[in-house]
Amino acid sequence: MVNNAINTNGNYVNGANADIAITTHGSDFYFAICAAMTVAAFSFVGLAFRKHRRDRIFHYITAGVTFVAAIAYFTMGSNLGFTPIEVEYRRSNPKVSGMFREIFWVRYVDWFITTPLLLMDLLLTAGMPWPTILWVILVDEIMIVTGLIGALVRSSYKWGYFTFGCVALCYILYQLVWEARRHTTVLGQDVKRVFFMCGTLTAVLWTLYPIAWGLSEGGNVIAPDSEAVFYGILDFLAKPVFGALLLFGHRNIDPARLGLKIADYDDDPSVSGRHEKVVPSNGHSGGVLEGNTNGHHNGVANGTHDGISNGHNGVNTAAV
Ligand code: RET
Repeated sequence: MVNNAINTNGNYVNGANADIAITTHGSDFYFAICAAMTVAAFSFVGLAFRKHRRDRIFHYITAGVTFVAAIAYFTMGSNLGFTPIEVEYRRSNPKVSGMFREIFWVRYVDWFITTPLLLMDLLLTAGMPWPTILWVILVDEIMIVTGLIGALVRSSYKWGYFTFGCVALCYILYQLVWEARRHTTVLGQDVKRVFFMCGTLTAVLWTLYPIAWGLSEGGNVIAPDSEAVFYGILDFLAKPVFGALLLFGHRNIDPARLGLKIADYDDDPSVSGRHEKVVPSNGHSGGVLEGNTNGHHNGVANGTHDGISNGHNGVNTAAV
């Protein structure tokens, strides 16, 4: 099959021509990552069926991440989801010597949706309190948005946004490698191990993103095809590979151990809170069972001799 995306969708967008843009090689690479993300997404959904519905939280989060990435990579492979931005530095290297660089804003839409989910994967594994999780996610959104704004700015002010983003990243990494890691020590060896593996991978990979940005959207040093490979490999490691490691590490971990006790209607009544709730609520309904020592028999005993006398008690109680 011939890849005709560059010709079909063109480089002229929003009143300018992106003369520093991907070639068919870059497009092919984006499509290849799209395929990998799609396979990973369906595999993660498939693996979810092996778990009880209430134990699928990590499968759903991780599958969602790869589905969203698949769409973003389809868009970039199609040479869509970008705008031409005038470069701050014009380079002599013919691959980046033009005036307007193709900036894929769709990358940031992907990251805006998926990086909070990746952080949820990690911070829920570490059993962190939800206000901390929300707070770290907010800082993450700031990081992504400042990266987007910086990429769309043509003057040196872009580096101001970049700096804000880097500060945000440092804070996120501190939370991951210090606060959250320490939190796993009380949760058992298996939790500690999966968090350590996935947390370390994340810390290393996430540090490389601002370098890719500095060489691409920031400094216009590497060609858009190289940008595709740099970000593509990072995203592949940060999503499908990270996801597979995480789900494998979670295979014998009950989410309830992490504070994620989730109820389902077909839960075993002898262990769930559902059945326990039914008994006391009957015990308190009206005055009928008032003073009934057999109240825990849940109505059955009320048809017996006891039940009749209780009925009298109930009436009396109600009358008082
Ligand atoms: C930007 C530029 C601004 C400064 C910093 C950045 C960091 C981005 C990161 C992105 C991570 C993306 C992931 C995607 C998953 O597939 C926005 C490039 C610090 C860390 C993990």
